[in-house]
Amino acid sequence: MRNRFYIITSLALLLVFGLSALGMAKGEYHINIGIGLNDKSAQYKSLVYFKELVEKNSDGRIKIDIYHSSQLGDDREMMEALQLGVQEMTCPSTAPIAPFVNEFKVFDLPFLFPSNEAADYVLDGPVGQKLLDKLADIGIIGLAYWENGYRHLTNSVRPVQSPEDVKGLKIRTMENPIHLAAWRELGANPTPMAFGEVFSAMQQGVVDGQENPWGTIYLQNFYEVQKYATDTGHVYSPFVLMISKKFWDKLPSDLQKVIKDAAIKSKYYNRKLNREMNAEYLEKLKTKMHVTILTPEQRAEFKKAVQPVYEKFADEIGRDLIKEVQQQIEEFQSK
Ligand code: TF8
Repeated sequence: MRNRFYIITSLALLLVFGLSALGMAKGEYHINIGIGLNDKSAQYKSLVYFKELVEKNSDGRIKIDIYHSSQLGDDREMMEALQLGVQEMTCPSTAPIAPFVNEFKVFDLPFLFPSNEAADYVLDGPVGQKLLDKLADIGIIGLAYWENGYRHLTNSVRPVQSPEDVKGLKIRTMENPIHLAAWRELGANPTPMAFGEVFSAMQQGVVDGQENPWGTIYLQNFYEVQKYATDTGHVYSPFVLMISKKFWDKLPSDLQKVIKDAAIKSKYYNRKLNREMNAEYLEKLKTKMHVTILTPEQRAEFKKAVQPVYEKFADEIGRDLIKEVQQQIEEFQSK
């Protein structure tokens, strides 16, 4: 009887130690990060940098795995997984965040940010922080703004130099009402779609075109199914590096700090790398596609054509919020 007791106890102990040893090898805390872009993107490379920082500075207590190319789902699905606590991290554009937290729509207003640096100033300032904090209401912690970048139009039908040329083009947009409205103002026929479906939709002719930063157009091989590109730069897309609140609340505060610090440090890394890559891939695309570079006057025509979107969405977004962002931009420009 007693022997049996000892055997059972030692087996149980063995099991417990065995499991915790296994746990140590895997790290005490495990983070799965999912993104929609592939492993050549600046976003993926920045996540590798983030992973190295976190694993090192947590002395191996946190272990991170990164899944690219929508392996864990599209932006919306991954945000839902963060809310449920079944996935720890993701990094969507702000456009697909807007259906969850309305205020994020402010960043979708076309031609809002005059430069990367103006965007940095606003995003890293009080308004940017206020919006990140709002994510807590939907069970997500916003860690930092990374960068997707200025978006440019591509299509398979004709060169685009003026809003007139956009008329009738079927354009895939992100799942966001302001993007849809802006393309309607230009006379296009916009269709919202998750990123993972865009390549085949263009290949099969379901849509004529899409819009994304240069790095994405090149590295996702969009040029294989798109002949024409125009540097419209019609909207600046921030990324938000985010983590499940359910997971976050379980972390001891020293590890929360490790993650927060790494998110900020890799934000600077990401912005720099992304800007270098976008410039580099624009040059590469010029050898693969017919690229139209707009004059400032030509770009102004696009800006003018989409202006009605500001008034149409002012109440929905909040007039005060729009004003606050515009004031911050002016503050930056007067420095
Ligand atoms: C888009 C966005 C995407 C990102 C990414 C898939 O066009 O620009 O690149 O949101 O997470 O959907």
